[in-house]
Amino acid sequence: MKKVYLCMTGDILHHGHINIITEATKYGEVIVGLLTDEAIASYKRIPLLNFEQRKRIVENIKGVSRVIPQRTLDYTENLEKIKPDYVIHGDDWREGIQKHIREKVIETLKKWDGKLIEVEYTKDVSGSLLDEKIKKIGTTPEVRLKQLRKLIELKPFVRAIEASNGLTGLIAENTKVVKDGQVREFDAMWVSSLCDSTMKGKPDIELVDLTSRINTINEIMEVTTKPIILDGDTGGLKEHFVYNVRTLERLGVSAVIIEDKMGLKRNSLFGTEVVQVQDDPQNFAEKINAGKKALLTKDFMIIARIESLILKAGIEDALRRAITYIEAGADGIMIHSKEESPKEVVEFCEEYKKLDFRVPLVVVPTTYNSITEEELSSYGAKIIIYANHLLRSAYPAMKKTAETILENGRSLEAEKYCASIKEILTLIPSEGI
Ligand code: SPV
Ligand code: MG
Repeated sequence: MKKVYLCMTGDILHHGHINIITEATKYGEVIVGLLTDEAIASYKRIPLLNFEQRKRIVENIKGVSRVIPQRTLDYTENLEKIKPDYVIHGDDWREGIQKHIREKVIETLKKWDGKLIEVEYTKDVSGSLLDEKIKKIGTTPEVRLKQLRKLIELKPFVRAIEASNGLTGLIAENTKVVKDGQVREFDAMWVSSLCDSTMKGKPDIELVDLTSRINTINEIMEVTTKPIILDGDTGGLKEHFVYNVRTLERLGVSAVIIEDKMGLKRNSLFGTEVVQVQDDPQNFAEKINAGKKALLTKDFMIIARIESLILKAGIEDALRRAITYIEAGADGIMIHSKEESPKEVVEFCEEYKKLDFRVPLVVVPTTYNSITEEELSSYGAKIIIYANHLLRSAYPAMKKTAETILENGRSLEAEKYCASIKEILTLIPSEGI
């Protein structure tokens, strides 16, 4: 019997999939290459069902003879193994980001005279259309909370960007580019104390209190589905922190990052220009530990941020603290630096790699911005945060517009710096009218 190969995610099934499988059965035995969780996470959201659950479903679809894992979007590995007579796919992949995958399939099949069968794409339904619909329905606190740990597990690294209100939340949620044939987007949002404070015209000194920070978080949550990492400053008093982590956990925040400083907290990027005091490591470890004990779920993450490099206390000190905080139960370590060169962060990463017991490593390449994500990831960084770039790019643009209006006594000249009225009116569509 001839062999027919097709690739699926099997996460959200629709009649288009059944059409393809039914068509495939006309050509021979149907073997499904089911994308692994990692392969799905590499190009779109993490799957709702895990590989085993999806496998069970697809195995039970009439006409499917066998289900095997497909570990990459590229079919080559499985095709070489199975040498199918046919590969079947909808004709929608001739253009767009799957085009190069299709070309490689055709090339590979040629080696044993295999053929590609393309069936007419089922109109009005597609995985991405259904994904959009699901996104519109929104998410629940529990589902959102769990996402960060899943992303850490499934992706080489998690890419987060600052979100400080609904609008920047939407940018973090929806911005996509296609690069090297793959869709690139942000995985998570960072609710920065610097940006949240600055947006309110306040200094970044823990003056904007948690009630206000929660308002910001809620505003972001209203219009997004991606996981949230909160910049929790110093975490405050241990006695308060134990309550606050539970509030955040209940809201569906995925992680809080607290920094090992005490007293009046100043922004790290001031470095040693201002007085900043690092907490005693044992004290800070106790705060982490108390927070961990207060949590109700295993999903919420308390990440310890080490300020040793900021305060010129050295890599040794940073490493010792990392060990202490991990022993206290920290779910992640953030190493911060305000050097222009990535050298000290890279050195820390390399030493950190040698520790027996590690947790995911977080970096914030604001000042050392020449290093790429791929490089940071190769040194072991698991979460990479772009901490303030939306605010920093919006501010000069807004200021320029205000100055241009003043200079000209009218707004005509400022128009070139502005989005059109039409663009703004349609940026956020209203439902149901
Ligand atoms: C923030 O974004 O508020 C941070 C990161 O804490 S940094 O500003 O670099 O200290
Ligand atoms: Mg901060």
